[in-house]
Amino acid sequence: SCLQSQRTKNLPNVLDILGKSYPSDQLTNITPAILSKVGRDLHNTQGHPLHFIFKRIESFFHRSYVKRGNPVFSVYSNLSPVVTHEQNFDSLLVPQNHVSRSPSDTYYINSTHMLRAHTSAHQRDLIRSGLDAFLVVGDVYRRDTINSTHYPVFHQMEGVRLYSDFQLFSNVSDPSSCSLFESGKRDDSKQEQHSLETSKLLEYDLKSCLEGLMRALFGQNLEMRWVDAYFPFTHPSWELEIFHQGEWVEMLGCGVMEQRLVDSAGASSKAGWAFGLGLERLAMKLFSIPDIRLFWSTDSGFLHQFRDKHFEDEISYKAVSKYPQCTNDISFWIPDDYTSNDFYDLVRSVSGDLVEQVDLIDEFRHPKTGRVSHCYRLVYRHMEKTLTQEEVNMVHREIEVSASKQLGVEIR
Ligand code: FA5
Ligand code: MG
Repeated sequence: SCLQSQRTKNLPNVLDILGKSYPSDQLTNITPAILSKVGRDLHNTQGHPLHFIFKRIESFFHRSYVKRGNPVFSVYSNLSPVVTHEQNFDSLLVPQNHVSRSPSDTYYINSTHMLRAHTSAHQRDLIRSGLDAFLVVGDVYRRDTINSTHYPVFHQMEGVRLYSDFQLFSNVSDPSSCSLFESGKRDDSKQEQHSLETSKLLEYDLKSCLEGLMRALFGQNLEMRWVDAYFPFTHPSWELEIFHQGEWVEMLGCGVMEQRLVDSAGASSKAGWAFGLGLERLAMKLFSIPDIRLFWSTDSGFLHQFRDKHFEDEISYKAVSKYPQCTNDISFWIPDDYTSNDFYDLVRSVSGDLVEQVDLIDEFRHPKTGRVSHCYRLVYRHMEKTLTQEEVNMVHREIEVSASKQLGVEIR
């Protein structure tokens, strides 16, 4: 269409993504803005809230599921978001005419490759590689509007666990009376290949795992509810909603894995469950982050609040103003009894909330005199308006004057 050629006009004939080249064609609808997000790797970035969430969940799984001293779940957080249409859709039994395949919903690189729309795209291949229990964390891409809760890139964590009949029925009083498979009928509570015990035990195991995870994250008194759902790759399927700050929020989708999928991955003697949860949804609720765009912010007012924190620390986000930052440096010779905290306190008292952040960016000892000089970077920002350079200079000057008066420093 006309729109299509318009869109691809600014793109080269070959797209370079994460070190590989992909020829563009009539299906290409990925934009330079989206391409610029690929490889940002927020979930693997120290000090990023999505990394905290990832680590908290990983820690829950490592604490709760240990076998002979080793974690049961293997964790994958570096799988490329570039996948084939086959991986993202066909391997998961998504019908040819399913809406999610539409170019209006999906970022296509070309007629064979796309940016994954969910971490489920890796299920089949990881099972095929021999794994029985794994977590996948990664960025996923969907064409969507941009507002406070929607962004065309977000992050998911996938979880999969497979059981042999020996493993699934290990706690049953008479395991020999149970078998994973039977040829029966598909109904609301099970697939045709599964026995009712298989389906019910997997459902129980899946739901207790995820309820345990949510309580570990949000506290023991968390209100939750299970809602029936549909996915082409699980049956039965559910969504888990949590009640938080006065509203019900969907956190994840999950279900008993379609046996056809498990069989196609070469694990036909096993049955299992899978889930996929949204990391931004969790992080926004957990840290009170008001806008999904903030995750992509390079604004230090946002990231600073998570820096130097341990992932198990209590963190509550303080709103960052939408108005631009303005930075100004200050350098001075320090007296002997000086500590940086004195200066931080002084800045706070002189500038009120106008200074969002102070960092010691340089320390210098004069080779002859032995005197020490500190340089600090001050980040200014007003919560309600754009500061002019003139206003910033005035406050900055006041800080310089007070610092020399009260701390005995000598401005350079
Ligand atoms: C899926 O993506 C399935 N792959 C989940 C799944 C995995 C089901 C394994 C069964 C087995 P869904 O599109 O509902 O499902 O997304 C899953 C979660 O991702 C949602 O519950 C939500 O937490 C998050 N999510 C979905 N869309 C967005 C969005 N636009 N912005 C932020 N988070 C989103
Ligand atoms: Mg959903």
